[in-house]
Amino acid sequence: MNQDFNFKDIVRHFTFEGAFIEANPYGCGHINDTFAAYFKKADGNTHRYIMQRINHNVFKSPENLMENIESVTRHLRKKIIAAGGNEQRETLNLISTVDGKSFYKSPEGHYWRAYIFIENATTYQVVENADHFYNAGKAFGTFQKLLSDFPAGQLHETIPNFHHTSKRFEAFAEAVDKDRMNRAKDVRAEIAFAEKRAADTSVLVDLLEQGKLPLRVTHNDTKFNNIMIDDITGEGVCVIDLDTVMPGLSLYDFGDSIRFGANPAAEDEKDLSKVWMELGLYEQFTRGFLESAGKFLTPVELAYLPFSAKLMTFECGIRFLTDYLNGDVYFKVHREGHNLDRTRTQFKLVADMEEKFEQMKMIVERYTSLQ
Ligand code: ADP
Ligand code: GN1
Ligand code: MG
Repeated sequence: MNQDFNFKDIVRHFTFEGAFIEANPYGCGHINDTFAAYFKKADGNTHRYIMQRINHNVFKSPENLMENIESVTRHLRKKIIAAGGNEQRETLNLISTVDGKSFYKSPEGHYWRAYIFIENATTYQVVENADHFYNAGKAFGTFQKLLSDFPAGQLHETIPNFHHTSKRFEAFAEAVDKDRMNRAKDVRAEIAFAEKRAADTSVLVDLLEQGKLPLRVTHNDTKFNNIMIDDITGEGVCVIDLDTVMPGLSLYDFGDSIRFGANPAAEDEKDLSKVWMELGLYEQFTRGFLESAGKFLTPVELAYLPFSAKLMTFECGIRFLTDYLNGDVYFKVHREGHNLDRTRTQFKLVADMEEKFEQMKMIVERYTSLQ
């Protein structure tokens, strides 16, 4: 990461406890710059905070984004306290700046925020234990439930049309047309794969427009590394990465979780023989999600759960491919062809889901009937 700033100049603007020691890059997010910042307390013990530099190429209004996070975490905190939970651990807690704000804007125009570090919990890049994925399903369903009475009109749309899959497809088609980097010739098979499935992209947006699917407050980025798994209990202790909490479809959260977590391999695995949609993992997530969200989901939402898994995977695949064609300007990349490798895993998963679609439907039906 290009570290064009001095950490000491940043940390003094926050109300951290203790004396700053150092900060190191942390985690595997594709968007923000994340650091663990270490401090020595008066009692001599060291503790750490999460610090993030918000990607303002992706989030055009960090001010609005931070307003969302403040109000969403305030709402969650109240509910967690009312339920007798631990509000320091079960939701993100912003550390305020010395002038009482939720973020600090540096003279260079960078936006910084800090959170309590949730200790004794882990984020995983692949699901290592099926129970964790069941617990993630429960936690993401609960997250939607806790936000079901949040006044959605108060939320800013931090990225307009984030899951408007047909607009994502238009952006992809434009990237193919423009072919800025002259890369299209190398990815004809991937382009053809995407074009063949163009009709899928309007299914959920049409149902939403026709009023057949309810708009809810959703997370919109429910990959498994956006949930902290408790090291002792294995529970999904805290849903993190709240930058995209916006009005959306419950199906986006279910589908995106399956996209990432039901694949036994990494999102950027180069060896595609290791990539498939593992029905056992799909089943565990579905069971957990329906245990916490099954009661409030409508019959149309329930019916489209399997399709949403395929659609969110396809959408992510075309987003990676679009970025590859545009010259890797959106997602962080760590090697040549990284976005293309990511595209290929997503498309392999889509093809596998198409083959397993009937089984996916049966699993949803089984756990729906148990509610
Ligand atoms: P990005 O938007 O770039 O994905 P995230 O907000 O997901 O950034 O943070 C990146 C990683 O940092 C997470 O996957 C997680 O491992 C870690 N992380 C973020 N917030 C916390 C926190 N409050 N406590 C502990 N770890 C965290
Ligand atoms: C990004 O921020 P992160 O790494 O959790 C992206 C998601 C994609 C995901 C693919 C704001 O998520 O939409 O599904 O990468 N977030 C944004 O791994 O674009
Ligand atoms: Mg993340």
